[in-house]
Amino acid sequence: TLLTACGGGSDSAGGGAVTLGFSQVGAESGWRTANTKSVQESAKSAGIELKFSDAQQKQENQISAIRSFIQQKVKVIAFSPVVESGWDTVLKEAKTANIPVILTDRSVDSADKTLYKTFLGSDFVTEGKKAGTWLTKEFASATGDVNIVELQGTTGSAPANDRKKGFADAIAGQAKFKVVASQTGEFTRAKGKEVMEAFLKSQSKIDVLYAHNDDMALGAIEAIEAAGKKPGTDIKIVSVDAVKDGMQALADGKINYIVECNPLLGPQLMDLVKKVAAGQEVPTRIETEETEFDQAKAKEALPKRQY
Ligand code: GZL
Repeated sequence: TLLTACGGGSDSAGGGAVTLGFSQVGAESGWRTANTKSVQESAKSAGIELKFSDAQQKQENQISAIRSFIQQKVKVIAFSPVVESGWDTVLKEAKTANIPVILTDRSVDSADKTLYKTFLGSDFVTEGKKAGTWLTKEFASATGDVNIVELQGTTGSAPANDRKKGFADAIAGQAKFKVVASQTGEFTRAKGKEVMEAFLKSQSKIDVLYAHNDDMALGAIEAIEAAGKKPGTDIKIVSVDAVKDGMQALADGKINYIVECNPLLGPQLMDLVKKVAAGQEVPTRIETEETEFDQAKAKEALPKRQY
């Protein structure tokens, strides 16, 4: 776990700087890199002293980082939970220490909603629905089976669970759409490539890849090309995130559609931190603005893309 401090300045009461302990999932994808940059830059410009921890995608590292923040008596704790379950004990410790907690990006399945002040992030079920809805339109005229393989995100994470559910809901009731294989690619390029290689060996016909993030789609593209097939043509690809490399592949016709998931949560997070630090009430859920891209829209958006 990497604990670093950055930022500084005075809080709204004019006392010392508000200290924020932030536990980040890791550095597994382009999305995560952009999210980390947004949090760190926003803390600096908001004059908030940031203690930042990278958990390398391990829940035990996030739990120990949160315990360390409690010991350091930070003013506010924020984190993106790598998986949905297993947080109640440490969140109760934060509550006992009177340190408010903000969830960003991913959520937890705790029944006790008093364990955190708010959730700031995307609706992943909607993201999955958008991907599935595009697919049903793209293959509306298909008469035979449409064989789909799915690269899931990190097992047990909110985005993996919810993107899978939203997609399944969107294609439900249309028997021609068949998910013939579905496995985690851990949100990384390397694992996405490895699992796609296995899918290509085990499946006689693959029409579509649904990847829960661009990094896995980009890894899968390498596997598809190595198998002598054309990504975006022989195998259609729909993905989520809309990071620069994914958008470039979309502009190049190797990916066919991307549902955006906005990583730039920093500014809204720092506003929430200041409000919560000052004891102000905040909404229990704040969803981020995000859109979806086809090839034309990606070409237009690419030059000014921040991430
Ligand atoms: C989604 C975020 C996911 C991204 C992946 O909000 O948690 O984790 O979609 C990232 O790229 O690894």
